[in-house]
Amino acid sequence: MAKRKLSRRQQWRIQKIQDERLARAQNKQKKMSDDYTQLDETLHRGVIVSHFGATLDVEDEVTHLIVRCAMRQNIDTIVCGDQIAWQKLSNINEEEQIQGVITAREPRITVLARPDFTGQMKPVAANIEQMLIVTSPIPELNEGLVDRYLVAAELSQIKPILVLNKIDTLSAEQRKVLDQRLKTYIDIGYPIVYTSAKSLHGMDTLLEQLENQVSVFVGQSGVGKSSIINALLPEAKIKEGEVSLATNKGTHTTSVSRLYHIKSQEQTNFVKHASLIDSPGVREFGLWAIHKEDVIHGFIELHELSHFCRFRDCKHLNEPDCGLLNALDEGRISEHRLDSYHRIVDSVEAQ
Ligand SMILES: Nc1nc2c(ncn2[C@@H]2O[C@H](COP(=O)(O)OP(=O)(O)OP(=O)(O)O)[C@@H](O)[C@H]2O)c(=O)[nH]1
Ligand SMILES: [Mg+2]
Ligand SMILES: [Zn+2]
Repeated sequence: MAKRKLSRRQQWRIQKIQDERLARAQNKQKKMSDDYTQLDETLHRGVIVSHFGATLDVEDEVTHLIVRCAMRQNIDTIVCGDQIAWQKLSNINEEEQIQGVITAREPRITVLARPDFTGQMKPVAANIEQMLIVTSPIPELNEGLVDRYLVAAELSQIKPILVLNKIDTLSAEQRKVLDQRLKTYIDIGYPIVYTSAKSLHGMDTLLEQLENQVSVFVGQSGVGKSSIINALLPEAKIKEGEVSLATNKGTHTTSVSRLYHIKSQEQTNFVKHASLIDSPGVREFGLWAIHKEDVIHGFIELHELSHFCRFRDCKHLNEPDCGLLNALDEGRISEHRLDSYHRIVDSVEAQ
């Protein structure tokens, strides 16, 4: 994980830009809420499907129609997946096409957060039950990133599921190598689904996993998150990005998270309902706001073994009778997972 140490001057400049941005957004919102004084009294419920600056798209719980809304100033943050209450405007704002105002947000059951460019943790999606960690041969599988997502999922009580996409591009030999690398996760007990958004291989298995759940798709840019959602839900018509030949990395097509629904579909008779959130790909995923002591809870197999350490404050580096080091010697845990653990502890310590 790349750590960015900003100089005081850089920090000051970033802060200044952010303050200005915030002031502008607040002015705009103030103007909006002045315009929006005439609210219909009926409270409607809905879920946030997308968020662009000061406006948000809400799916109404009863009509399932998308309503473009502004936000009351007293609500702190609203993200994809938030359950909210909204009220109709009696004077629809033609210019911005705002039809309603979000007046309350329900407490979140789970929240996935990640640091923004200044290192502040920002929520990115709410009320998620599952995290689909999408990987692919190109851009190449990155175990360190997978481990960080797993920590985020475990600590937020979101169920992780691994996906290896683009299996249509693999030769038998390449497949064997990747299977070997992913075996670590299978041994720990994480479910893994093999897919191709191109040939549609594995889509039925994936749908079974998604049934009746709210799932967020995460992973590097270009692994095929949007393509998988398009394959499951062709009417979503999400734009997909090319993977740059020069860097083998995605071109960051998806810039905002968005929630999609699969409803009872004839052709996939077992799926009754599923909510999918597409999220923008990341190059790195830092875990800055967690405590050093909590990191071990994100490595479920290591956590279990840590009960066998002789010292309660064992750092699992070179102590005698360390449950983790003993297991490593006996080949019961993977070396890269222990490395990942130490790397994350170091990075949160360095803050
Ligand atoms: N051969 C093959 N190509 C795929 C598959 N899935 C996605 N692709 C291609 O990979 C590229 C990136 O796909 P996207 O769906 O945009 O990737 P993403 O993960 O949504 O990327 P970001 O939105 O940038 O995070 C596109 O050119 C897709 O056509 C697959 O299963 N097989
Ligand atoms: Mg995308
Ligand atoms: Zn130990």
